[in-house]
Parts: sequence; C-alpha cells; structure tokens
Amino acid sequence: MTFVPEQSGKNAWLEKVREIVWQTPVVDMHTHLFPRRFGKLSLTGMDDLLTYHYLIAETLRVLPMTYDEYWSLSKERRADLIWQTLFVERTPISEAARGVVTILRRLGLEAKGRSLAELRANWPDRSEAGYTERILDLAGVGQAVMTNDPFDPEEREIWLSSVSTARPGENRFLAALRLDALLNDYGSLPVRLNNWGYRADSVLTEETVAELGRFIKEWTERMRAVYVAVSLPDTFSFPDGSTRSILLERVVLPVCRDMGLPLALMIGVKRGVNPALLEAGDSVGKADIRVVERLCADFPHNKFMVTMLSRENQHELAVTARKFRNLMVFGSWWFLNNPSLVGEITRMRLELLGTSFIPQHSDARILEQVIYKWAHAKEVIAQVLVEKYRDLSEAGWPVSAADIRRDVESLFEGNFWRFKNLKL
Ligand code: RAT
Ligand code: ZN
Repeated sequence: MTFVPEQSGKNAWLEKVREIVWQTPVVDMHTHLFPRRFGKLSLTGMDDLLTYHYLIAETLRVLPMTYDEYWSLSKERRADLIWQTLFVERTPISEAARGVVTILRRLGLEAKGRSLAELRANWPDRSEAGYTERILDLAGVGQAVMTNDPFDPEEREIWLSSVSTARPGENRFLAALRLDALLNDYGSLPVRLNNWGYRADSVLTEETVAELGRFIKEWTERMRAVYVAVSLPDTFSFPDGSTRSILLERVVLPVCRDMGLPLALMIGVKRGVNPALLEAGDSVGKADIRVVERLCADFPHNKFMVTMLSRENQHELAVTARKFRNLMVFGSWWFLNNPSLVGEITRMRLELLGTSFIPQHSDARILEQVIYKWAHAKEVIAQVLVEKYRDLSEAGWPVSAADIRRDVESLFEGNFWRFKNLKL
C-alpha cells in the first residue's frame, strides 16, 4: 500500500503528512460495498458509478424529462443521460461529479473530451482476479466494512448459502449488522420472522423480545459482524415509549452489551422527502443531541459509534464525546462529505478531542468510489493536520514523523479497533 499521488505543492510539512496519510491503511468503517461473491449486490464500473444516487439528484434538477420518464429507462441509458447532463453540457464541479473524474484519472483514463462509449470500452478488465484488491489498494483501504441487512431477501440467501464464505483475497471485507428494518419498520417483520422460525409477535411480549435477541445474536455470529448499526431520523427520541425505543432498550442494547459490540447510530436522515426521486429522495434534518447524551449516560456498558448528518449537530456531538468514553464520533456523513465541511468538522474535532475520533468513512456504494472518496478526504485531512502540527510546533512542541505516524494510525484504523475491543 505505497501509492502516493503526485505532490500538489512543495511544502515540506504537507509532503510528509501526505506521505504518511497515504501509507497508512484505512479501515473504511462504513461502506455499502460487497465482495464479488455477493453477485448483483456488488456494484462496479462506469454505469454503476454514473447512476449513483448523489449524481441522479444533481441530474434530475436540470434534466428536461419527467421523473417517471427517467426511471423507465435502462441503467445504461440513464448513465448516458447523466454523463451528457453533468459532464458534457456542464462542468463536473460538484463533489460527486468531480469524484468520477478522480476515479478515471487514477485508473489511467482521461475523462475530458472522451465519449462515454470510449470510457466504457477502455475500462480496466473487471473480471481479472485481482481487480477488487487493486481498487482497494489505489484507495489505500486496508479493510472495508459492509452494510449487511439480514432482512434483505437477496442478501439473506447469500449468507445462508455456502457462497458466503470469503474466497482468497476477499477477507478485506468485514460485516456490520444493519437493523433499520427492525428499528424503523417493525410492523412488517413478525410474519417474516415467523416464517424463518422465530416466534415474534407484533406485541413485544417477553417471548418476542427473547426471540428477537436470538435473531440478532445468530446473525451477528453468522456474519461475524464487527458492529451493529442503524440509521435514524432527525426526530429520533429516546426513551419515548415507541416500538423503536422499546426494541432498542430491551433487545438491541442488551445483545450488543453481552457481545461487546458497538452500536453505530447514524442520526439525522429524513427518508423520502421527495419520493419521486426514489433512492435519491432522502434529506437531512437537525436531531436532538440529548438523545445521544441520554443513551451514553444510561447505558454506560454499551459502546456507541455516532455520526450525525446535519452540520448543525457537529459541535454538540464533539462536545458530548468529551463527556462519554463510550461514545466514538465518526465520519463526515453523506451531505457532509464535501471538502469544505470535512475540513471544518475535522479541524473542530481535533481541537476538541485530540485524535480520539474516526475522521471519515467512505459510504461507497460502487467499488471504485473508494478511490475518490478517500483521495478527496485524505487531501483535506492532511491539510488540517499540517495546520495543527504547525501551530503545535510554534507553541514549542516539535512534531516528529513518528508522532505523525502514530496519530494517523489512530485516526485511520487504531481508534476503530481499540473502541471495538474496549471493555466497559
Ligand atoms: O450515503 C449514502 O449513500 C446514503 O444513501 C445512505 O446509504 C446512508 O449512508 C446510510 O447508510 O443510510
Ligand atoms: Zn451509508
């Protein structure tokens, strides 16, 4: 993992920090990637990259076509339209559009002036055995944590079949048990759970609670999940007597505690604000930090990894992490994953928390996206670190390369593993 992109400046500090940042393998702690053995769930290549929901939202703002017309097209045709709209008729200046340019460049393809047909034709051979490894190496990602939904019929079948065993080279993918269906839409689950052999009722009886606990434990073990996760709305409150609240308190938190697993809470998403945009239709809302305080205080033997989607929540989240050692702040998530905001948030976290947080995760859905998500994030993180090291040296503490290495290791991988293994 020694890939270091061309130097962008002559600043010696920046060069050193960039070199270390690029040499330190990342644990990409939240992605939506799957290794190839997961078949159709594993997305890769130009058409999947172009039809990423971030780019769909940007295209549909300006495309002279109804939403329905757009959705009725094949994936290839949608990709054509996105390329034409954002890369031919306009300058690909947004973060997600620039990301495609970064990927193409790192794969040795010049984007400007090329037709999409040409780019598709010149794409490196994806059937090659080492392709996935090569992409992870280009991004400097050592391991990527997937998002694994035990309620998704397609994914479930794969885990239950022998195909779920990692093939050589695929052990760089780790699992995370995602419980959105349980915690955000329990009503639809009892019938399915009964069919799968769990005695779960729509009323949360003692037996149901025990059976749901058994379900989570079994799936966590089957997947060898490194944590349990859920995304939550901006209106998330706890405790509030809701089904979600009861399930959290009686099922999810006890199982996580008993198994020593962190619970990742991704708070602040407003699903389906514009349902016509389908997967591109979710938005953001400011959430109530008191919920995080309450959970950390009332469940001191549970570990919480928390990211919040709204910019307005970032400062209070960092302050809350100062108060609770069972809280690990992570990532500049989704609409925050833009250089201006990653810079601002990382700077503030370093000032309030030192190096005791996880600065970024990629949220990549398409394999090659790890290239741009990490290239862009690493540039910003390196620049912020340089600023901070310079300030510290001026204050009278000379910073060595060994110091920088130790810090970057903590930020990119050590904090994740130490928190996961923390005993409370
Ligand atoms: O960032 C994204 O791609 C979002 O669509 C979501 O996947 C979000 O990150 C989530 O995990 O819910
Ligand atoms: Zn995600």
